[in-house]
Amino acid sequence: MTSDSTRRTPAARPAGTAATLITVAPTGAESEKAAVPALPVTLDELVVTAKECAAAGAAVIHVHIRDADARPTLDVGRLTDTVRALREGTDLIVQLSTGGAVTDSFGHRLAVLDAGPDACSLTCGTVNFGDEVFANPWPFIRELYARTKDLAVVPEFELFDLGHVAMLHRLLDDLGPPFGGHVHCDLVMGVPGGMPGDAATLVGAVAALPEGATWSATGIGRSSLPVMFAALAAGGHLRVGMEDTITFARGRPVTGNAELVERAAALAELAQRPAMTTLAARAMLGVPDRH
Ligand code: KMH
Ligand code: ZN
Repeated sequence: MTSDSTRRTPAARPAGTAATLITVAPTGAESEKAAVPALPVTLDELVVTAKECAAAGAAVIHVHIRDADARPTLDVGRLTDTVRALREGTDLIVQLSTGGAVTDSFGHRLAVLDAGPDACSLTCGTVNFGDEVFANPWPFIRELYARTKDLAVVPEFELFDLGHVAMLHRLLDDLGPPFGGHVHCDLVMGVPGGMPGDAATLVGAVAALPEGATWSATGIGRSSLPVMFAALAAGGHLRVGMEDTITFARGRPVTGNAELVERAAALAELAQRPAMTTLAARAMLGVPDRH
């Protein structure tokens, strides 16, 4: 039986491992603003989206930014301004993408950390990416990981394929635990060329993760919902957002990132693992409070 006293508001979200960490990835590097008008590409649009998503249950924001012409950029000045604005406007954990766009150089991707984020993505291997290749050779992965430790940035290990899980083990064996002391991974599923977005693949990948690691999962495009249900059933966390999905339902474009976070939070609530507070997320991920 449900009573009013057991209903939760975002302000009263529970802490602890029973809760669901929701990460929002609002922009990405692949969609064009002209084709997807709801995509947040300016700093103002990003901060508005971030506030809406925080209110809807997100605790982490995975950030790609655009230049004045709405093209993907890794300009460190713009990234620094973005980190500052998101910290001023929200209490979200700010995770900058070091993946960028497939055309970005390794040097520019390493320099992302100079913007001083709380966290960053760190992809653990090369993967076919539609018609392109998302390149992450071992020496680059190793250098990026060493830099996260030097600069006190918490990495999230992005795993697009089972081979990336093996690479993660190699990285941890070679250089030890990450800054913050905790390993958190994101299974990125359903990329054309990566692992498929289905329950059987998710269960197999999770079984191969390092002992004690936590994980979230995201399904690209039409694998979004199957991956979300599978992740909740298997005890994982969720990443959603317009980087990964621009269609809310068949034939119905996403109107904004907040509705994707709202749906994730509602499903997490149904699974009796409500959205995690940012405070609890910081504790779980080992991210210091830099406000
Ligand atoms: N845009 C993709 C090529 C990341 O953010 O670290 C890479 C990506 C992964 O989105
Ligand atoms: Zn990304």
